[in-house]
Amino acid sequence: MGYRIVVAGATGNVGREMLNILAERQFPADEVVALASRKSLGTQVSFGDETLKTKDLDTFDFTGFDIALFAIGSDATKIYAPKAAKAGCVVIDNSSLYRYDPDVPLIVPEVNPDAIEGYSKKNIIANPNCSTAQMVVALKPLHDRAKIKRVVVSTYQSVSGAGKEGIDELWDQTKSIYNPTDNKPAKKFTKQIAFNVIPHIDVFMEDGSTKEEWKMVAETKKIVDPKIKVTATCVRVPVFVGHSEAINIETEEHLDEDEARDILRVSPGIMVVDKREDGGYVTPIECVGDFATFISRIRQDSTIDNGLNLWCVSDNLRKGAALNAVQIAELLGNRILKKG
Ligand code: 2RA
Repeated sequence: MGYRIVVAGATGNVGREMLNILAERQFPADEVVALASRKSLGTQVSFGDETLKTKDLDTFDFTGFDIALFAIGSDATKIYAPKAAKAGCVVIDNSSLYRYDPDVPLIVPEVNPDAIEGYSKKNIIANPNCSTAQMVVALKPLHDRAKIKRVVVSTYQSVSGAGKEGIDELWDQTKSIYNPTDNKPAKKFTKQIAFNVIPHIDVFMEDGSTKEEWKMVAETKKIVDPKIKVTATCVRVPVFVGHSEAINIETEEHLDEDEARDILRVSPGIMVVDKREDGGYVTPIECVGDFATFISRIRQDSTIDNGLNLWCVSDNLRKGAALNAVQIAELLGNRILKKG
């Protein structure tokens, strides 16, 4: 007997990927229901070889369903996650609403699977921010070996992180650049994104950092180790899908680049592509549709005693969101619910 699964937000980029990945990984489901807002009611979405017609999130009864994958944003999650949880359906939420709640586990299965034990406090499990997920997959094996003290990360985040509007804006602006009469001013982003980069994602905080940067700090501490110091600069770049990160790590114990490369090669969720030659590294367009977190450019940082630099690339709609959520569902099934 398999699980009865709900995907809420099934018509969005992440919701569609959740359905794709449930099918690709042959998640043991007896039933999969796609939910959307009333304006998208009846929209047909793919689930493997099947086509599902979306049902109304607002009136849906979660009773009798085992797991609900949520990709509906914080405002809607605030309304529907408690309703689903109360009906006995475990919610795996991709929004930021519950990530910092001490009673809600924030999980990257390759990093902190044991945190799943805490799901029953609210019957809700939080999925991390996309830029955090790929980074902690890389940090965890190095932290286990040499104890990371400090991380300095610069991100190069694709426009799909900002949803369909972000993708459309890059596409329309890029086309209009060659047609001066068809000017497409910035709407979703604060400045032109075509042929440009924008050092601003989410809102500005009191200390001058952005909330996206704050998320990477807070979530790394919750998922890996609260003692790790993290500083981040999050930048939007004219790439459709695939987040890239330049990560600098300082460790307690010395860890040379060769040993780091060997450790990463055998670590879960990681694909090392690291040759000091033309093309010996991964770029975002090569990661699209893949499950892996790719690591390249592994090298010593000789400016400090125990420093390493890495280049980290992953599909932000997959490991950064939908894949991690489905992996949490698999972990929940295997460790806790044990059906299927
Ligand atoms: C972004 N991480 O890239 C944020 C939300 N997905 O826009």
